[in-house]
Amino acid sequence: MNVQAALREPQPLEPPESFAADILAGLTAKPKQLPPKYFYDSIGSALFERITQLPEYYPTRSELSILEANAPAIASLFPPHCALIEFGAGSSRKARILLGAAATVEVYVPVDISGDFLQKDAAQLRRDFLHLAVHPLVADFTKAFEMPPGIAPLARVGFFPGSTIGNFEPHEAAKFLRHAGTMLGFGSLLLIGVDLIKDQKALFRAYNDAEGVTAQFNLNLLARINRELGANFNLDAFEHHACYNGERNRIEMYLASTKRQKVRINGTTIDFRAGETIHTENSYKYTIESFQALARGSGWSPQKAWTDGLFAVHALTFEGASKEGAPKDK
Ligand code: AVJ
Repeated sequence: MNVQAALREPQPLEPPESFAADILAGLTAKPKQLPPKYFYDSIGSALFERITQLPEYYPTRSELSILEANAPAIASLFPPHCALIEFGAGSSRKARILLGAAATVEVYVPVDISGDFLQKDAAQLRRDFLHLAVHPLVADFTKAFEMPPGIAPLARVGFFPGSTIGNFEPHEAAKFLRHAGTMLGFGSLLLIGVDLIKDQKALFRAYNDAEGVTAQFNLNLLARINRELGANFNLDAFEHHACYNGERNRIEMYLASTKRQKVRINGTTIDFRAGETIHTENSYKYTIESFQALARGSGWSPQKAWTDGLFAVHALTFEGASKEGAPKDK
């Protein structure tokens, strides 16, 4: 069997890890906090999809239009015979723009913690790009994962759209960039979407939409804990809060308890004071220059940045470490 055929074989999907442990750790921490990666169960992913269509939420529209307007220039940076590896691929909508413009991509590897969209999407991609091998991986892309063996002879291009990097603390973002460099190898290209610092009112509105979809998205985290861990969160007794922290250049999202209350999760009781919050997300914003400085500090050399004034797509090449030194990379 050749490489392409081998990659077309269905791959076993591994189950995601310790949701329960992470939730309990976050709710017993002081102050309470929960990891934003758990927003994206199937209901959360559908709510996020609705967020991307809200008039107030510009990042997705901006990034798509930047990718579309600059696809040939972006594709010209792709090496011959390469694999496109997408970190946290929800839907392949953005990757499709690159795949349509870059004829040198032989294998597409979407990596996501949630397998919900991955398989269906992969099947459709194979129909739409007949010469493309699609190899979805269910994995936490912040940790080392096994690359599909078939891509060993190919150059690697990383794709990390959506400003998901904004969810990380800056030192974690730097660590992730180094990790991505190790996974992709020396000389590899990374395309990364990063939301820009801008007018605070526009930022505020993007996370406090009039329809309340962002509030539903935030509250779905508690609904998910109820569904999956048999907890008894009363969704009417928590409310969505989002504000822009201008000192730290980040949107902060919280769920605030409207009253003093107790919640049971798996035999553990969690107490809430009236007004007590669970910190559910940070969404860091960068200037083009502040992001390039972060990237440089992690071994990446900025090649180019495209922007519409609201959002930026950066092209970086890795100069920090050799591919041979990569752990788990055989
Ligand atoms: C997908 C993490 C980039 O921070 O803007 C949207 C998630 N949260 N509305 C963001 C989100 C609330 C989004 N990211």
